[in-house]
Formats: sequence, C-alpha cells, structure tokens
Amino acid sequence: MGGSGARQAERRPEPERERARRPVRGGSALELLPTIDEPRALRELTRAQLAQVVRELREHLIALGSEVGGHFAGSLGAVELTVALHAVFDTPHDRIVWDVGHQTYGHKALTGRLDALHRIKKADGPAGFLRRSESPYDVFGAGHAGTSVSAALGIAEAAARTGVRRRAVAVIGDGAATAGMSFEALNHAGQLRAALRVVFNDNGMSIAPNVGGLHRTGDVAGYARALGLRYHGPVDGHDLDALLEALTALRDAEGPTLLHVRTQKGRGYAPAEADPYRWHATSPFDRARGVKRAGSGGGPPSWTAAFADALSRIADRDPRVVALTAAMPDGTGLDKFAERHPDRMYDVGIAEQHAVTFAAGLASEGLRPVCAIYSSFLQRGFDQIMHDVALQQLPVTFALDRAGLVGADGPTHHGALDFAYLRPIPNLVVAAPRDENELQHLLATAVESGVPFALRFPRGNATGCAIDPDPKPLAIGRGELLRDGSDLAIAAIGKTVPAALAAANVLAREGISAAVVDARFVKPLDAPLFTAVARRLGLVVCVEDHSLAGGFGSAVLELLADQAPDARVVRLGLPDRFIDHAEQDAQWRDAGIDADAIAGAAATALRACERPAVRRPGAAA
Ligand SMILES: Cc1ncc(C[n+]2csc(CCOP(=O)(O)OP(=O)(O)O)c2C)c(N)n1
Repeated sequence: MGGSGARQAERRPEPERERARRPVRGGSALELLPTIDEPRALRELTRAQLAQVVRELREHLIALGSEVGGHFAGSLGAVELTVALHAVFDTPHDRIVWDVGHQTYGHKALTGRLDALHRIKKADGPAGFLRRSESPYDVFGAGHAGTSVSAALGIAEAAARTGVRRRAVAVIGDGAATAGMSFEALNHAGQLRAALRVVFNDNGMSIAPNVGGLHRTGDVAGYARALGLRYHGPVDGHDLDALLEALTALRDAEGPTLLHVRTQKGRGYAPAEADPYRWHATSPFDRARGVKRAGSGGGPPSWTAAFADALSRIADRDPRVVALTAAMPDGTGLDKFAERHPDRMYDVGIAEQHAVTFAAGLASEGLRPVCAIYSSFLQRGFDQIMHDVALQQLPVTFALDRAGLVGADGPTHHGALDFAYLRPIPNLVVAAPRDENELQHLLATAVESGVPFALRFPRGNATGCAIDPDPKPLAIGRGELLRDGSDLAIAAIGKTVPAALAAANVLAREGISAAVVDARFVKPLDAPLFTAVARRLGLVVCVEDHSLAGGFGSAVLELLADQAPDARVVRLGLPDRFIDHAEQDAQWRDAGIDADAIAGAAATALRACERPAVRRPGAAA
C-alpha cells in the first residue's frame, strides 16, 4: 500500500461504489458507509445519518474481525469517537494523531480504505497500525505507544510558527497514557501553551486491565489541570450527540485542552465487551458463538509459553526471582507465570524505560529480576540498560520476545536491532537459544550468573524438542559445533540454527560438506571455536534473523578480522531497509535466511572461493 494514499483517498467511481453496497459477508447491508470515501462526506450528513454510519461501521468491523481477525476491541470502542472526530474536525487539514494505531480500523474505513481492510496486515494490504505513506489521513506513523502527544504538540507548534490555522489533536488511550513520553509531552504542552488538543480515550483497559496511580485514582481532571491543561469531561463516548458537542467545544478551545472520553472496549460485540482482554486482538472467529478459530492450529508450544514455563520453574527454586512486564502480561507469557507466583510479577504499564531501572533497583538489593519485554519495545530502554544495569553490573535478565521478523505487525514490531544495540554495551551477556530446551538452560544461566544478561527468542511456535526436567546453567560464551564438515561452516544463532542444519542437508545432497555452528552467545562470542573453524575451513557463512548492520555476522567479522584474517565471511540477515508486514515465512524467504536461501548462498560462496583468483587459505587441509 506504500505511497498509494492519495490515490485511495480519491472518490471511487460509481460502479465500484455500487458494488461496495453489497451486503457484507457477515450479514446486514451497508448503505451509507460505502458512500463515505472521504471524511468530508460525513460533514454533509444529518445527525441521524451519522448515527447510521456509526451503526454500519460497528457492524462492518465486527464482520471484518470475524473474517480476517486483527486488532479488534479497541476499534469497536472507538467507533463513535472516530466518526465524530472526522465529522467535527477538518481532516486531513486538521491533524488527528492516533496513539499506537491499533484502534484505527474505523479511521481507515472512513478514509478511503474500506474495501482494502479485508487485506489488513497481509502483504500489500493496509498496515495494522498507521503509516504516513498509506494515507494523507495517517498524519503521523505509529505502532509503539505513547508518541501521539509529543507528535501532536510538535504539529501544533509548527502550525503556530508558520502561521497556518490548523488544529492538532492527539487521541490517546488510558493505556498509552502510562508511557513516560506521554507524561513528558503533557508537561511540555502545559508550558508551551500551544493549542494542543488531547482526546483521552479512557476505557480502563490497556491490553490487560490498565495499571498505575492515575488509573487507580481516576483523577484525570486533577492530572490535566496540574500540568496546565484545560479539562473537559468526562463525556460518554458512545453518546454520539454528546460527543459531537464536546468535540466541537474542543475544536474551538484555546490553549492546551484535554477532553476526557469514557468508552467501553469491545462495544457492540458481547463477547468482547465481556472479556476485552482476550478480544484486544483476535484470529478470525465464529461470530454467532463468539469462538475464535485457532491461529496456526496445534503444533509445538510457542516460544512465549516455553519461556513462561521455564521462568516459573526457575522461580520455584529461587525465591530471588521476580518478573516484570511493561503492559504485556499475555504477550510475554507472564500472566501464566503470575498464576503460579501471583505476588512475584509486576506490570509497570507501558513504561519500558522505567521497567529497566526499576529492575536495576530491585537487583541492587539482591533480587534477580527478569524483564520480559519485546525486542522492539526494549529499544525504549537502551540508556537504562547501559547506565543503570550494565555500568553497575546489576544482575538483571532481559528476556526479549518477538526477536527477529514478526510477520503481520510489520516494521514497527520487528525485533531486528537488539544484537546491534546490546552488543556494544560492556558487562552485558547476549545470547539466543536455538530451541526451547536451550531457552530454559540459558534462562537459568542468566538468573544464576549474577551478571546483566539478555536473551532473545522469536515470535511463533518453538521447535517441539524434548525438555530436560531441570533448567541448568550453561558455560557463558561457549557455542557448539553441531555438525562437522570439510568444505565450509555455517554459523547460526537462535532460530536460524535449525534452518542452518537443514541447509547443510541440502548442501550434502549436492556433495558439499558443511559444518554447522550454533554460536548461542553473540557476546561473548566463542572465540576459540570460531577461530578454529575459520582457520580450518576458510569460509564461514553467518546467518541471523537480525539486521546485518551490527548483528551476529558483524560480531564474527570483528573477531575473525583479528584472529583469522584470511578466512572469508559471508553474512546473511536483514537488509538495511524496513521490512513490510507479511507472513513470517515470506519475510524470512525474502530476507534470504530460510534453508534453501542459506544453502544457495553457501554454495555460491564456496564456488567463488574455489576460483583460482581468490585465495582461500586453509581449504586444502
Ligand atoms: C512501547 C510499546 N509498548 C507496548 C505496546 C503494546 N501495546 C499495544 S496497544 C497496548 C495497549 C494500549 O492501551 P490503550 O492506549 O488504553 O488503548 P485501548 O486498546 O485500550 O483502546 C499495548 C500495551 C506498544 N504498542 N508499544
């Protein structure tokens, strides 16, 4: 969809609009909604017609969710708000900045993407979050939480500086408002006095039930006023008339102003209203019965489940262990950990930076905190890892879920940079298990090591390997030669190890003998093992589900530049560009890190080495 926004925002020709009037597969006919090619059409409608758009949009989102899945309950709760915002504000001239973007399916439907929504999060379909390249109505890209107030404040200030009459509105949920950036931005807004408008979409939920003092006291008015913002509300976010009036007042307000809107997550679909946590996102479901169809269907347990199980067992025997999540108890498996150890899990809110330094504080008093944070979200905590954990050598463990390419969530959520941002930090151990058995042993290694330690694992199903009864510490910095060979070595780490083994089988059928090394640690790298293999075979093909820049292959290159400068190193990994949303398999294939691509690259490299012009020391041995 990249770059096609302007085209999509054009009015569709009549025949297509007629076609769009067909009943949606989920049931009732859409009449008004397909005629809304752009939000300005909303501004010509009566209130009764706007109410009809609300009904049709909600109906459409439920049908859509049941057919294609995706983020669900947030958009349902924001239907009235979405229609009213676009009806009251002069979008896209006025800038509406949605936080995170998971609740914008309705916004996408009203801004020229109604039909395209059937391919949301699929290759060539709309993104699950917001992208400037997708539509002129997506005025600020998002995916990570807590950016909307800062961005909208910048937009409001730019308008003031350039003399453009434009309103900037941040739409932020009570969950996203727990992010440190949101506090920082509101505080700055109170100082600047720019005409920033904030719509506080308060449904009491983050993905899980929301946390924090503001949530506990509910004193949004006191909070806003203390920071120097005007406060209006609370208004019932499902009462369209009240909402239109409140937003009109917000539109005409002067100075930084916050409108408090109360909504119900999952509104209009009873199962989602009853359990918004489980319906934050969904796979396709049976609408009548409210039963979700199984995602990938059976298969081995997920890496997340394996992690949670291993951590629970390690905590059984080590009372120092506590676990932390930044608003992702389900995504990290810590809700399962909390079932077993209810008083040893902290949900700190969407506050990754705070989670890291809070953990450092816990560790400084003898506890062994484990921070379970997605790789891409831990990017927020870089300085805290360096300054508060590593510099002070505090025994905090970082469990980075969703490392590597994540599939449908796309570039905001890929965990493509963790080796690169962790590797330069002194005192830190950085590892990646090849299977869930190694995961439990690495987790035990981390907790018992007494040093700062990060381990990463991918999204999706683990390997289904046998699990040893007890997680046992491994030697730090020791890799493993999994298979010997005489022509070249494939060195892999984490989830690319099984692909490397499969590639070695492909090569064997072609008469090429490939050794396979599981590096296991990217820091410290197993220098004796890599040096010996490189000197003996002369060609090392490194594979990683991580950015080539600064990653595992780079670490091998750095080592061998010193220890085996004549060896040739080939690096396979993620290129220097953002990778769009698509199926995970397709992304791995495109990046050239699946078994066939590894085998192909290795064979090509070997042939290149064998050309007489290229010196390949050691190969004769
Ligand atoms: C930095 C960061 N951490 C975690 C997440 C995962 N996440 C996505 S939406 C969400 C909850 C947002 O809650 P809220 O803003 O209240 O929106 P609601 O879904 O309740 O409408 C979380 C934790 C994220 N997107 N970004």
